[in-house]
Amino acid sequence: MSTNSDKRVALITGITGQDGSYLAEFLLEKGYEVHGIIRRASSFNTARIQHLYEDPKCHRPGKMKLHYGDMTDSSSLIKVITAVQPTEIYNLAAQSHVMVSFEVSEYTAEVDAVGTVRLLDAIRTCGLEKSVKFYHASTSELYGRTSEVPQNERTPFYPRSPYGINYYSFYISLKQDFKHDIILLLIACAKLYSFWIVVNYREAYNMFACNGILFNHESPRRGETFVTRKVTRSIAKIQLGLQDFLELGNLDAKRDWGHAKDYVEAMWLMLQQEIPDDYVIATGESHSVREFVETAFQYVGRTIEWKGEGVKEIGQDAETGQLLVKINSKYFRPTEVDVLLGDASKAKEKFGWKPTTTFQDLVKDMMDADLALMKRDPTA
Ligand code: NAP
Ligand code: F7E
Repeated sequence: MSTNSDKRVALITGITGQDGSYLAEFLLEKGYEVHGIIRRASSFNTARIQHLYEDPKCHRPGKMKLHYGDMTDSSSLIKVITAVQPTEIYNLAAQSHVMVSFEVSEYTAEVDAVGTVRLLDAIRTCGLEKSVKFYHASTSELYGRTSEVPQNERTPFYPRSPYGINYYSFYISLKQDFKHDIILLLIACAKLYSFWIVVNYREAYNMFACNGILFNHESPRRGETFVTRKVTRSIAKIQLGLQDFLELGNLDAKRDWGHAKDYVEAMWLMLQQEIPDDYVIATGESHSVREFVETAFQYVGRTIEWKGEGVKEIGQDAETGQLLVKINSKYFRPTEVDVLLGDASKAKEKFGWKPTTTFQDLVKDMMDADLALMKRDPTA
């Protein structure tokens, strides 16, 4: 017989995003009651979770429920937590685009840094700090300019973007007793702030709060302006004669790319442990943007030949000479993270997590999905 204490109720911020949609699916399959916070938007923003309403396996009445709220609005967070009484909270909401964070740096800090402390405080206001388990979506972006390769939980942080950095907003949002330490540190950032505020609430209030330091993870549901999805969408369009070539920025940045489906399982596993802790989640393999482009074109039977240098570099079809890739300097970032490569051995040792999708399989999954999408809807 199930009792109240067996009840598994998850609240997901950012449920409409890539990870939120996979996590909702995963938790529904596990029998959770799933609640998500969505923002009011002038057009539909629930496309990634639409199928969860339609799939009879996942959806029984009342199993998934969406609530309006925003990470910039404490009162909405308190209202939702009070109504839902979650046993687990997954904080995935963020302005998550690094390039965009240079344009909207203050807003990025407001959502990604202050938003996290708003949510943690909302949990305390609702008196759930001793019972709720809290996952926070931290990021490999924190390692930024580090010279240590690979990066693990002990690697020092050195963020390189306002998604990473926003000194002023970070400073003014701090509680008084933190300010002294922070002045000494002389470095701050939105996701770095949220990493440390999660650690602090764990230590100060004995909360079950974890940071998942996730390296890049992709999927057919990845936002269209992140580099992997931009590449697979563009190649699908080029193959169907809907686009001539693809424009990119830095081809030599290297990322440790995994599949989002594997990574949401790690989020859940972190909250099933006896003791809360922070974990790196990564594949342990790093590839350049250039390699991703080559592998994706290879999948549709085309070999790329590179010619020229810097902004003049181009990628041509080795057989036909057709121009397929051009560099556009508008995609270069003011500061770049050159190489990310994660070491997830702590997660493997503590709860047996390891990735199941290879780099080749990830490219295949994304290419297949975008080829099918563009055939179905060439205007997508
Ligand atoms: P995503 O696709 O960009 O999704 C972000 C989600 O946050 C969306 O649901 C978005 O809602 C929501 N959101 C944005 N601003 C909000 C606000 N002010 N209030 C409430 N919700 C808001 O990101 P993702 O790839 O799924 O990543 C999930 C989390 O993991 C993010 O925190 C990201 O920073 C972090 N992360 C991602 C990666 C990665 O490689 N994917 C790696 C490390 C960490 P809308 O749909 O309405 O825009
Ligand atoms: O860029 C280079 C770009 O935007 C990857 C977020 O989920 O992962 C993500 O951040 C690399 C960079 O992801 C283009 O300069 C070249 O070096 O796909 P991205 P990201 O910046 O690594 C981390 C872990 C997060 O936490 C973030 O939330 O690709 N690049 N040309 C390009 N990038 C983009 N977007 N567009 C280009 O045209």
